[in-house]
Amino acid sequence: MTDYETILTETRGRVGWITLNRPEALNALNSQIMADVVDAATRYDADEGIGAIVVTGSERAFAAGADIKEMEAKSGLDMLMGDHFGGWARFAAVRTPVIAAVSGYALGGGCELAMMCDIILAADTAKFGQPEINLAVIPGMGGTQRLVRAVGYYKAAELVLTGRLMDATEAERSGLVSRVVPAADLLAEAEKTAQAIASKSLPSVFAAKAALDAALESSLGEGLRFERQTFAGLFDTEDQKEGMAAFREKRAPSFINR
Ligand code: CO8
Repeated sequence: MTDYETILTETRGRVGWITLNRPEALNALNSQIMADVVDAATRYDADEGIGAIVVTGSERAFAAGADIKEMEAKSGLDMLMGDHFGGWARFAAVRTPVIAAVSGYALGGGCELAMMCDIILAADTAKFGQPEINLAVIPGMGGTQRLVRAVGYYKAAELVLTGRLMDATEAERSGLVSRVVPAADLLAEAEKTAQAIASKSLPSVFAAKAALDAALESSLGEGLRFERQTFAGLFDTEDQKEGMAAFREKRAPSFINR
């Protein structure tokens, strides 16, 4: 893969890793890191050899938010016209499941980036929050929308309006994180989870992610119709025949991703 300025990338088996790497700024999300993450994620997404993506940061910070120093002098028009949000929308639209492995701070845009992923694994050191209100702004990468869906209105409103941070235990109890693990085990757990997903048939994994997305974006009726159509469509794949034959023959399936 390409050499990037602000992230490290590595492919391990069928898993693509993206490690945010701006230690001097606690991985604050500037335009360059957005461009790098989006480029890496879309390349992984286009690669049939990749079945899952992991995004992680450092021990101290997943990401401490959008880069305040980069944004400080901008006008409202600059923010709208500078495509500061468009890249993240492209990241959220990748078809491949993305696991956020969060250690330390996931604040503001960092929490929002984690919420664009499909699974959030948190180290017991993780701290989540939307502290933008302390800067006299509000979340701008989905925080008011995705946090409400993740934890419900009242918890989200308290966090967004006060800027209070929550620890990993509270985040798990609230439904924001999939699972909390000891900090020392975070990357191994992310690897295991990603490899498990990447071992499945890719068309069914893409279909499952699309159907889960539909649950957040459509009415129950529309979502159920989408699920039924997508479910039926998978019966035209060779992998579905292989998966079901393998079950009947009491052996492990061998998927060809078609
Ligand atoms: N932006 C820029 N630099 C940052 C950021 C940030 N978000 N966070 C930390 N840094 C820098 C610090 O300035 C410091 O740099 P330097 O050494 O040059 O002074 C370095 O990282 C280390 O940080 P601290 O010394 O502050 O470390 P502490 O351990 O004392 O504190 C905290 C850690 C609590 C995480 C603290 O750094 C902090 O409060 N950071 C800001 C958190 C925050 O407010 N985040 C929200 C930002 S706004 C946002 O995310 C909006 C999203 C929508 C944008 C959509 C368009 C892009």
